[in-house]
Amino acid sequence: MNSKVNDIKALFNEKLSSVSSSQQVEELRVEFLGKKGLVAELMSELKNIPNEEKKEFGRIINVLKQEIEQTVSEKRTAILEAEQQKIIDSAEQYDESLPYEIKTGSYHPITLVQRDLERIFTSMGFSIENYSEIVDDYHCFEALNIPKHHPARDMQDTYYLSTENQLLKTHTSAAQNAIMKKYGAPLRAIFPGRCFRNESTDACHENTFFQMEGIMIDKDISISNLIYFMKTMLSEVFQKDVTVRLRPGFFPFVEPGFELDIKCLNCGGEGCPSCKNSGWLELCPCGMIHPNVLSHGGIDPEEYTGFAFGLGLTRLAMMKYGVKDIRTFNSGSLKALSQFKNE
Ligand code: FA5
Repeated sequence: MNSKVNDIKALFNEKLSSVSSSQQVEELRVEFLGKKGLVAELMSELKNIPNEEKKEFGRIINVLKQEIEQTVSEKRTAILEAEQQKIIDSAEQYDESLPYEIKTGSYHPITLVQRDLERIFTSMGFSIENYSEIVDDYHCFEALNIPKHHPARDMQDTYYLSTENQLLKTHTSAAQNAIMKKYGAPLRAIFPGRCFRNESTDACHENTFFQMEGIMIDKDISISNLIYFMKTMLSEVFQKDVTVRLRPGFFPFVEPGFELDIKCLNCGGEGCPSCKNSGWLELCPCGMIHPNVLSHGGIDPEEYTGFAFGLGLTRLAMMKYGVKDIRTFNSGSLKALSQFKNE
């Protein structure tokens, strides 16, 4: 029995020395440790030896089995490591001296018009203010002369948060009160921001869109100041003649109030889905700030007057870039959005 164990050991060591792949390691394992392998064969011979020797030979066979198992496992690990290293070595090496092309992204078209407007208004002495997207009922409505149950609220249904009194702002006007309180008068500020309305979407309406609010408050500010700033802004943005019309408009926070419409640049005024077939697009409602709103903001309406406007930034981007459907902007379509190059 002893000599058979030694023969198996010698045979195993001889075969082991010529093994060079994980496939061969597995074949070696099966040959010696498999169900019908040499060690199992040796085990089956135990029944033929005298009982008093069985225990000792059983132990010797187990030791042999463990030695072979451990050697096979070590060989397998060594070969796998060598095989992986070979794959790594043969892989294409990174060569940092090779020429390469960097593909840069581009700004979203709304960011482009927003920056353009910020440039125009800061050059006229306006500061740029940032304001939260989550506001409370007071700032979005009450401070703007829209008390609870006022019908004007119907035009601006929005998304209410479960936290009491909190909602997603429906218009950038929601920042007016805080900014008036922060700076007092005189004041010139613009505040762009994302707005939300619970309404169905079409080619010129989104439930999430951008506006840019502007306010100017000082002594003796009049409608002629308002018209001057609106005209300057539009001629700078479009860099060409655009036809606009000013008509009366009702907003509880201005008196008098106006709607400033632009003749649709997508159809030249003939009517198309972008302008709901009217030929005109509501772009920038505006007006003289209501005395109640000034008072809510801590500014004395006897001493100061001011104008405010709420420019539809997303619609402005539509007109500027000839985008026919407002929903393109929130579509996330790289094919569409990558056409707008940084200026
Ligand atoms: C307002 O939001 C007022 N806060 C504007 C204002 C400010 C008036 C200061 C007077 C003084 P209105 O709901 O009309 O008004 O919206 C203003 C502009 O935002 C619209 O002319 C339009 O260009 C844009 N707008 C409104 N709703 C949508 C919408 N669902 N999708 C895309 N743009 C919209």
